[in-house]
Order: sequence, then structure tokens, then C-alpha cells
Amino acid sequence: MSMDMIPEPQSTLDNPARRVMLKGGAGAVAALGLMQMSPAALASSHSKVPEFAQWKRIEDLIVHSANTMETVRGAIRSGVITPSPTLFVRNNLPAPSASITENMDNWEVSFEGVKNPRSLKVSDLKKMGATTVASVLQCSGNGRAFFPHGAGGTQWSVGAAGCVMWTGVPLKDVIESMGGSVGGMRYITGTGGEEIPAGIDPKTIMVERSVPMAALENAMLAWQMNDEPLDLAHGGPLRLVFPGYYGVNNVKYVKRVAMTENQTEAKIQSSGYRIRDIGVKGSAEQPSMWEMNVKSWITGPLETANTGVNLIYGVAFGGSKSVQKIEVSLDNGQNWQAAQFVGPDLGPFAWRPFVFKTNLKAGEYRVVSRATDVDGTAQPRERFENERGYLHNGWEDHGVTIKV
Ligand SMILES: Nc1nc2c(c(=O)[nH]1)N[C@H]1C(S)=C(S)[C@@H](COP(=O)(O)O)O[C@H]1N2
Ligand SMILES: [Mo]
Repeated sequence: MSMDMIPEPQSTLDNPARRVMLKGGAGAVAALGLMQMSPAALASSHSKVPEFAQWKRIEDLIVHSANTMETVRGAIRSGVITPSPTLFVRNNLPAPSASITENMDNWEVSFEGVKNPRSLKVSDLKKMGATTVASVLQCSGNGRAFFPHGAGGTQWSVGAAGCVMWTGVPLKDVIESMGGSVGGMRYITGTGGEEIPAGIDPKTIMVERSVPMAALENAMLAWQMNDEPLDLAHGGPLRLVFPGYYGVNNVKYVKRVAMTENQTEAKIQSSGYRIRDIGVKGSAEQPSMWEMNVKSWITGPLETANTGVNLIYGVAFGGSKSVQKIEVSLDNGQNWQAAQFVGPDLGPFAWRPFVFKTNLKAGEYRVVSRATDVDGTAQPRERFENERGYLHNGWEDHGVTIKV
């Protein structure tokens, strides 16, 4: 079995562009996260959800497959922190047995590429200190459904993202306690705890990711999410978290953390999650999905509004740095006006809900939002065309059409 053979969930309709157009079909509309599902659709979604995710709020999720569920656009509203039952789930491989979270403190993780390599249990890590960081967790392919060329992979709309609180020990402290990194190491490589079936070359399917050493600054080993023990669905007993980096780098059920000279040769790193032109195969020279870019989208209203005063809600984040400004346009970007951030600022890696107050007359409005990060980089209008539909932060595709 190769990575390509892992059932990549596909939509019932092959062409995502067509899907976007089919606003009349409830399935297609629900897939874009524009409305709540019917009771029948809800029941069928429930049956697709695996055991490990049965605790989720199914009505807040679009179930693409047993390993991929996205948050309905309207479920975020003006939420600073995404409730765990509403947060998306994305597994490349079937999740490990739930038995690994029965005694979380006993989970072991090995450290390599440090002066004094050793293994530690979660209970040991818990004695080394703790910190809490709010950060956006977002899949590299969030927004893939908007690519007209039919980018392969889960057809995520806006819901392969959430903002959560991680609690754990700074990785830097753990590495320092082991004498620091061995000289010449340039990457931090994390290995997921999934069991690889016998007879398969592990490199072809294992979830092992490398990020540049600079990411050590904010990295952590987390055992808690949103103030609760980290559930199996989100990587319990222990997860490697790189605030500001795309989801895939945040290795769940982490069993090995290594300071390495080179990036891992696992396929998920060497040819997967690489930015390339449409039609080009993935390879290690192409940019990897590491730091996230500035992005925002409207969370409500999504289809209709009444005449008079309306509050338009959304979320905005800078990705790997703070978001500074958010603007809203009611005419697909011809005129922009400043919107207001609401709620607490939970730091550079968190998203900020925003609100825009406006008086609407009867008519149809194309409502779009545009965020700017602290460096002055604003969301572009267009998506950046690429084979796998990564990095999408173009404001035009992310807008909503509202009838008043
Ligand atoms: N061990 C392991 N870690 C993993 C994955 C996985 O399949 N196995 N999927 C990655 C991907 S592609 C994403 S987008 C995020 C999703 O995190 P979530 O399921 O907690 O929302 O986890 C990442 N970490
Ligand atoms: Mo992902």
C-alpha cells in the first residue's frame, strides 16, 4: 500500500468547481458549510463517523469520510475558541486504538539528536513545566474545494480549521534538559504513533514530518486541548504542536521527536504537502507546507439577512504572525470598510473574531473579508493555483452571497 492508495476521500461529484456551482443541491451546499444538514443527512453522517469521534457534535460537522470531518461554516459564529466537539478531524491513517489513551501518563516519547538522548513518559514531561498557547489548527488543504482544476484530496471549504488552547511543556525546555541539540541539526522531526501494517514500507505511509529548527521557539508537547486531557481524535496522549504551522506538522500521538540534519524521507514530507504547478508531481525541492499565511472568512450571515441593521461576523488570523487589520466589502471588493475585532486577543497564533455593522437595503450582496497581518501583507484577491489546492487565502473565493 502506498500513500496514494490510502483512501483519499472524494466527493460524490468529481469536479469541485461543479460542486461549488450546484447551489441547488442540499448536499453541495452543506458541503460548502452554508447551512445545517437535514435530519436524514445528519443520521447518515452519524453512521459514517468512527468510534473515536462519536463524541463530536455531528450537526457542526460535514463528514467527508471516516477520517475527515470539517466544521460547518456557520458553527464558528464569533467564537474565539473552537469547542472541541465542533473542531475538524483529519487523519491520514486510521487512528490508533483508543487503548493508548487509557493511561495517558504512561505514553512514552523518545528524543534523538540531542546530547543526552532518552525516552520520557508523559508523567515525566508534566513535571518539567507547562504553558498554554492559543493557536489556529488548519489543514494545508483548507479551501481546496474552491480550486476549479479539481485538486485531489478532501474537498474542504473553510472548515478544516479551528482555534484551540494547547497546554503542555515547551519543547525547548525538554531539549535543553537533554543538553540541547547535537551540532549541525537543522530540523525538528516528529513521528506519529500509528502502527504500520506489516509488509508495507513505513516511509510510504507513516506520518513523520520535519520543520525547520526555527520552529523550536514556540513548539510544545501538548497533553491537554481546551482545558481537557487531549482526546485520541486530536492526538492524545501527546501531540507535537507548532503554533503558526499548518496542521500536518502538528504530529498526533507523537512517539519520537528528533533533531535531524535533514528532512525525513517519509513520503508525507518528501513528495507530499509540496507546492507545485498544476500537473507537476511532488518532490523535495518544492516548498513544504510549513508556516501559515494570513486569512479570514465570513461566518454569518451566510444566505439571507433582513433589511436594516445587520452584524456580519467572521474570523481572521495572521497565520505565523499576528493579524493587524480586517476589512469587509459588500460588493465583492470594490469598496472596503474597516471591521472591528471582538473578544480577547489570545496572541499571535490565535484567530480573532470580527464584526461589521451595516445597514442593508433589499438586494443581493457579495460579502467578502480581507485580513492584513502585522507585516502589512494582505490576503490576495485570487487563489494561488497549485496542484494539490494548498495555501488558499484568496478573499474572492471565500466570500458569501447574501439575499436581503
Ligand atoms: N499522527 C498523525 N498526526 C497528524 C495526522 C495524522 O494523520 N497522523 N494528520 C495531520 C493533518 S494533515 C492535520 S490537518 C492535522 C489535523 O488535526 P486534527 O485531526 O486534530 O484536527 O493533524 C495532523 N497530524
Ligand atoms: Mo492536513
